[in-house]
Amino acid sequence: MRRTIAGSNVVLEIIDARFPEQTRNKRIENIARRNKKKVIVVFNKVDLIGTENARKAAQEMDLKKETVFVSCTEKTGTAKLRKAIFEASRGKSVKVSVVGYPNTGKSSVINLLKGRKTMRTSSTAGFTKGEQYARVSEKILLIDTPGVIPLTEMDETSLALIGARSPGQLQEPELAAEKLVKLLQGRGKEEICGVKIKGLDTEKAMEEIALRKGKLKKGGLPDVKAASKMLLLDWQKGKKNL
Ligand SMILES: Nc1nc2c(ncn2[C@@H]2O[C@H](COP(=O)(O)OP(=O)(O)OP(=O)(O)O)[C@@H](O)[C@H]2O)c(=O)[nH]1
Ligand SMILES: [Mg+2]
Repeated sequence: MRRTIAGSNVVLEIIDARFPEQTRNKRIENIARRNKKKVIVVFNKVDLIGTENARKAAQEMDLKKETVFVSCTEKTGTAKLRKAIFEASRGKSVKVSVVGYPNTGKSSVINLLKGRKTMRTSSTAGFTKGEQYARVSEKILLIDTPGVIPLTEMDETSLALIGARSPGQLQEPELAAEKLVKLLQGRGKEEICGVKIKGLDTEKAMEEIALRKGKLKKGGLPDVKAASKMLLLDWQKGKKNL
């Protein structure tokens, strides 16, 4: 990571607009600062929370950095992002490293800038393995990188909620799913998969969801583990109506 940043001229830090604080990587920003590289912070997935909410969150963050708001699925913010890269490079030929947490949409942002799908993307965290190059114009070379999580490890439940660890990689998906239900209850969501969750104990809620989704063990008992993985996957994929 250090070498990639040092070898590039501009750094695009991709963060998930739904969790800007949690998916911001201060270590990357520090490396960039020490190497005197300009950082552009890209709030991606704004389609999932709305650009205005993302802007508000950015103001509260005290970023003191160039920020751009994009959605790769709705293809918005591309012109502003191109302009920011152009200004950061002062029109010279540049290498731009695209860095950030797993699953924030680094490869998707490259495809957005490129205008077509050159990088493979996936809802599985840790999908991009090595560095990959994509030329988007005569002057701009983008470097896709594998997602990195800072060494000050977050617990797996938190990583699951921000999408940095896939459901299949979790030791206890049930804990993460319950935390997600709690989070959604706190945000005033009334039902999940047709199950009324308002005021419901989270463990009970997950059992009901398993039953509703037909996730059953032998003997007809709810398969909460399977239902938890399913719910987390939909959440990580950014499904709007859970
Ligand atoms: N709703 C929404 N989903 C997005 C957006 N950008 C990316 N995604 C989804 O987020 C997931 C991760 O996208 P990637 O581009 O593979 O993310 P990455 O940062 O390259 O991931 P790694 O290579 O695993 O670190 C995929 O399921 C994408 O479809 C966006 O703007 N909006
Ligand atoms: Mg990738």
